[in-house]
Amino acid sequence: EGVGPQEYTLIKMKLLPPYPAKLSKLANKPVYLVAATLRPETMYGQTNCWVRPDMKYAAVAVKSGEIFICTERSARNMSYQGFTEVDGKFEIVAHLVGQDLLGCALKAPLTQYDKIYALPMLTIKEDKGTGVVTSVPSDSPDDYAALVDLKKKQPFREKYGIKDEMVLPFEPVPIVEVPDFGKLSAVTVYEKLKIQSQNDREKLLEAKEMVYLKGFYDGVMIVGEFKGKKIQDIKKSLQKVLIDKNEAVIYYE
Ligand code: A2H
Repeated sequence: EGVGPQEYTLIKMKLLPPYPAKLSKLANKPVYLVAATLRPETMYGQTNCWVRPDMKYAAVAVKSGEIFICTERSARNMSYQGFTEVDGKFEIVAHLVGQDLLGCALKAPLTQYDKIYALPMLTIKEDKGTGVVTSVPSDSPDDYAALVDLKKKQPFREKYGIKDEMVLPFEPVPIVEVPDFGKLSAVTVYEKLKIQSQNDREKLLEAKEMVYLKGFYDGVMIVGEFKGKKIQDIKKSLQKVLIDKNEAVIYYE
């Protein structure tokens, strides 16, 4: 990581009713799981959302009257970035753990899937972003590995109460073409490096390095409003499209 703050796009993934028990008093309010991403242009390929079952999350009231679900650490950062009424102050309306959110249905921007689900990822870090990660298995090796783990291990789904229909119908969507890696970069690299699971940390780090920079410099959009354009030329414009539709916000840490 370089000097100075990192800019993330927070993707607002709208929680669909019925809300989990711990959020039942928020039934008439708009609640979002907010996922920090460096790749807003890949949101066409979202297949699910990741939360870590054992990690603590907070439901936080923000200025707009909306509720954001994220880590308390990220809520504190947000409170210094104009997200809340009073600078440095934030109101927690409910405390949760990831397990409480598993299996929740969400409406996410740009994806072709009407409804996607919150699923378990065990490698989410507490000290990065919001602790909520949006899953784009076509272009993120970590996301693809975690999705394959759930698809091929029925006991893993069962352990977390994940129903088959929350996982099995969701496939990586071709959205970006990268020379040498094709239209599903993450799948190509996962297979090339013979990655076995989301816990294959060294190989996943290598996979991430292989696809990330190349995707940015040589990737071309093959879907959506910026189809045919290079990623580096449209990343900012796509971020703006999401922000203008109130489907994303900028967040720094
Ligand atoms: B990225 P950096 Cl398609 N723990 O978004 C683990 N991973 C986290 C996280 C956390 N607490 N918070 C965010 N992330 C992920 C999309 C994506 C991402 C694609 C390809 C690569 C990629 C879809 N997932 O990231 O350490 C989020 O996943 C690889 C760099 O700040 C976020 O962007 O560089 C990225 O890691 C931020 O990681």
